[in-house]
Amino acid sequence: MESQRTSAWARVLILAAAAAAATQCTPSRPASRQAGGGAVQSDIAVAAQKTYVAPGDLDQYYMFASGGHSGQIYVYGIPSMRHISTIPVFTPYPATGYGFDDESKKMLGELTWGDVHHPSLSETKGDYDGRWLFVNEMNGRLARIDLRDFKTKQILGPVANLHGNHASAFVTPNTEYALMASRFSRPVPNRPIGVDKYATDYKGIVAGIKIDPQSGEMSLGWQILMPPFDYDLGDAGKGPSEGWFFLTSYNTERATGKLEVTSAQRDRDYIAAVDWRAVEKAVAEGKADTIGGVKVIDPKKVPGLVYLLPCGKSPHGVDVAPNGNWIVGSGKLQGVTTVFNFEKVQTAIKNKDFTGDEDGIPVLKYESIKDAEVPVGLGPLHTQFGTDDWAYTSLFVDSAIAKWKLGTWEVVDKAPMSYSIGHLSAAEGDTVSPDGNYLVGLNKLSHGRHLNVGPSQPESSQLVDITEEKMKLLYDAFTEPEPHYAQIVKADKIKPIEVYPKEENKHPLAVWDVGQAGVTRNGRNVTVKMVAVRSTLTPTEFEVQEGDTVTVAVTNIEQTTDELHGFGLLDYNINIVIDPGETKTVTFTAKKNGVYAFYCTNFCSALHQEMQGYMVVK
Ligand code: K7E
Ligand code: CUA
Repeated sequence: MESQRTSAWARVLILAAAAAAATQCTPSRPASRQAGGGAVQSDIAVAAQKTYVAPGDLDQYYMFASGGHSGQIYVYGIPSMRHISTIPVFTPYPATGYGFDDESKKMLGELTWGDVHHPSLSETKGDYDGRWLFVNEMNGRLARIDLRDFKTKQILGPVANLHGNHASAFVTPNTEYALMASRFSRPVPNRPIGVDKYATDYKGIVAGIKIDPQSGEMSLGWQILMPPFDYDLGDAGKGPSEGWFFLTSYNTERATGKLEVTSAQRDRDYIAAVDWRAVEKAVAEGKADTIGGVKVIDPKKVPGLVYLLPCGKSPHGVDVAPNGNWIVGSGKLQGVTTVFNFEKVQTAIKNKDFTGDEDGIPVLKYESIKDAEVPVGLGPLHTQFGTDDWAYTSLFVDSAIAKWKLGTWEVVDKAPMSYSIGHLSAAEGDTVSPDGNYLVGLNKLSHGRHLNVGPSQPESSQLVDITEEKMKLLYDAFTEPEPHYAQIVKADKIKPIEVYPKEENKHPLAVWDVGQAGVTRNGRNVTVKMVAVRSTLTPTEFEVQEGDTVTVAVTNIEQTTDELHGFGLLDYNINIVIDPGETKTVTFTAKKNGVYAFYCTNFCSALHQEMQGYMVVK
């Protein structure tokens, strides 16, 4: 293995050197840029060596990246930045048959798109535990992906009362709750009140979605009625701040119309600090009203649950440092990021160190709770953490990443991004114990850094080496629309299965023996129990009557890794994919008499092409 690698290395280095020579005379290549005096462009050979994962070798980390309005989650290997897999969540995906079989179709409901922003890995004691991945979606929904099989198992919502679920999922350190909040305030309960009444009659909502510790099952926990601000991002407290949620908000002007002007008036907006343990208790004591089937707490009636931390100006990200005492709020229209001190927040609450209130929610005195304003650069959005108290903040306007130190607040380095970074993700960089090593800038633009593919250019995501004092750009990858947040987890924390064990298959229509496959009729309902195994779909033909409701239940009886089969039925918009040991059903109406072929859509053996049959509709 070692010698194989060395020779592979030699080849890479030669190629890298050739590439370096070639690119020097390629005019379209953007010039390497410098910022803050730091040399950022890596030596190409060194970068190639750091990102090269030899054939057969495995990446060190998984990165789960938001697919934005594609509604998916994309899985990458780090450091290779190879796209390994796509997990369909809110959008049908024929490649895995998602959204075509009865179960996933029902889970998706009427909405066949979603706008995914923030994946959130389940945590135990503030560290990723590799069990589930929660992802938010703007249509008021939250999904749970089981990392045992990388499949979406539950979609909760659209949740009543809240509208435009952006500040989500952000689980608590022991995955008791996932966060949801409304970006768009509206009347609660929803009813037709004109926008002219926005400031008084519209409400924001912050919600805690309860998560079952054993099954991961999500349920409506409770909601809090908030002033009509736009709730933007969130994070759960940890360590000393465990039991609290923090959420940024903009448009505390309560403006409508052209928000780019009307909502940027105030010098400071707010971070809402929510004592969720106290909310839990208040709900248990019956202090909530039920609106739209959800327990809703009004902080005006129940004080002591929510406080507002002033934060300049139109803050976007809020990120709790690994020690849990520092809360970093990034004012996207500023040149600084603000660090609040949780201990000071507690003291200010105790001393009633307030400067006013918003709809009965106390506003804490800025000077009493802030530890620092760190001059990171223009347009700070999000902060991630590394080892040794290093913090990394994305700068949208500067199109760069700033590296700074928690505690001394010193900005030590800046790395330019190509171009206009949004989120960034460091290895385990939002947990209690960040891993350091790598960071990925999730950029919004990429113009000219890849072969032209027409007007719509893929976003660039850039891998940055953070092992040394100066950050070094290692690699550009081009990611599907649209990467918002991503999380990077150590590969050995995830333990996916390779087949569904036969003894776990409790599906009522499962058949494990070709002898038991066949067709049964009950009135106008026809059930076809089908077995898929190399290289036959049994029964190979079946007959139904026009107008019958037909359910085909396919069991893939393979117990061999990677032996998937598909069931595609032509002219019926049906394609399901069945993993080894799995049973899936698809139900449809036999529309028009005639003969229709079905076949295995997943290449499975040398005789894959022979894996076919006919449905005859009489
Ligand atoms: Cu793109 Cu988290 Cu939706 Cu910031 S958000 S960039
Ligand atoms: Cu089974 Cu192809």
